[in-house]
Amino acid sequence: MGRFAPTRRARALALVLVAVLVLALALAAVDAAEAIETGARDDVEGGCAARFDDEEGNADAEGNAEADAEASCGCADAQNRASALGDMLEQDKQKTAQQQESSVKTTSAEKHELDSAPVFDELQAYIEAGHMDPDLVRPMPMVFIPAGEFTMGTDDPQIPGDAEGPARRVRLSEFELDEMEVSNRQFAEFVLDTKYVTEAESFGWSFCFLGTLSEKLREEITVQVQEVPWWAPVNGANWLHPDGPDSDVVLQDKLDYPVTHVTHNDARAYCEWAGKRLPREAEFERAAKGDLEGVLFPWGAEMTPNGTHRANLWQGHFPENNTGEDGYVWASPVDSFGAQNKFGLKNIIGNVWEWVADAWNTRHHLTAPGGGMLTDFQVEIAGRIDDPAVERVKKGGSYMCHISYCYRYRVDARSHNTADSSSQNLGFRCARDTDED
Ligand SMILES: [Ca+2]
Ligand SMILES: [Ca+2]
Repeated sequence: MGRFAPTRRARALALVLVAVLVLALALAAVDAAEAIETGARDDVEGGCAARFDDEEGNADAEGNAEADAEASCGCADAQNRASALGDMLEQDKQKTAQQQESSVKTTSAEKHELDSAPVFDELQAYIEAGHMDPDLVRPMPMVFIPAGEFTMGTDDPQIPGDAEGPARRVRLSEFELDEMEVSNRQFAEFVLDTKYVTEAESFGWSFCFLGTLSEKLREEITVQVQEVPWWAPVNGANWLHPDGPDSDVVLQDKLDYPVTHVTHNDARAYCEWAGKRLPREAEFERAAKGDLEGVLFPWGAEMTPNGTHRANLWQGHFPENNTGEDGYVWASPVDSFGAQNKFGLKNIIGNVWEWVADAWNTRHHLTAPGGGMLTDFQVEIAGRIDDPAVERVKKGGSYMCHISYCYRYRVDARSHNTADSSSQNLGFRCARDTDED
């Protein structure tokens, strides 16, 4: 599996550092909002996190039930962390950036080709110590998506800058899609079989949300992300240690949570190992929509039908107050929330963002050449699916998405990251062609 050179990260680092210096100087003399305008904006990181869309302006709408949520979800510690984060951010309130992309990539600079596979070694040690049973594998069930046509995108975009529209008719061949996000347990099986080293391990760090970090780690943070200061690059964060080096998916019983801190390249490597591939954007959207037309969510038009949460998102006031009203403050197990639509897909919306194969494209073809419906092949060409030089699409939103700044947990929504990006709220699932194809 080829990997991309770290030039984008290195360049972005330089831009970020320059931007931070400029910002610091500017803050001393002028209004901070004007200063932020001078920041570099070549790259986007974090999707929800890095994009700051406040178009709805109703962040307080769900800011209640904190005490109830704490009692029901047992997440007091996580909530305390989030509260501490709120205090920390109070002095750094956002003044700008609505509908703007933030700059950010990286802190350290280079990716290292590791001679060893330290995470593989850690897994072996856990097995020897009896913390993990390598024979306990949980095969991924796949759902069948029949061939057919559907309306991709929408003529009523909520975030037009993401090119959610226009609506266009697309015909897809049949395919199969993982019922759930790929879990840490499944990714561990892959690493144990191949000694695969993820890019986050090679870089030595990955992006974490400050509120998830221990107090000790928070105190060590010296670099935050411009405009979205709740994100920070954390040394030692990777899929086995998603909340930084003092966290652990094995010891903390999170093997059946979605794997995170995986880049687009890592996701493709896993799918290839599993005899699958990443879904195309059109396939993901078709699967998420089921046979429903003109609705916002896989289950229909209402966010919480009959008051029931159908997905793991953010309730409260972002970023300082996460009530966990849906039962989870951070990520949830891959089988949580039950089927979200007729295909039986779980967490196709919410929990963690999911990479899809396509290159990021904001100019959609409305019809096939000569008129008529686009086919999956034509969609693929339109999306330049094999172009490694541009950013990759991610779909579905995450547990960090709140309507006030990241209304991207709709079936038409989309976002993007560079292929070597990894973060705490970004994972994937795989697709497969059927035998008939
Ligand atoms: Ca939640
Ligand atoms: Ca998801």
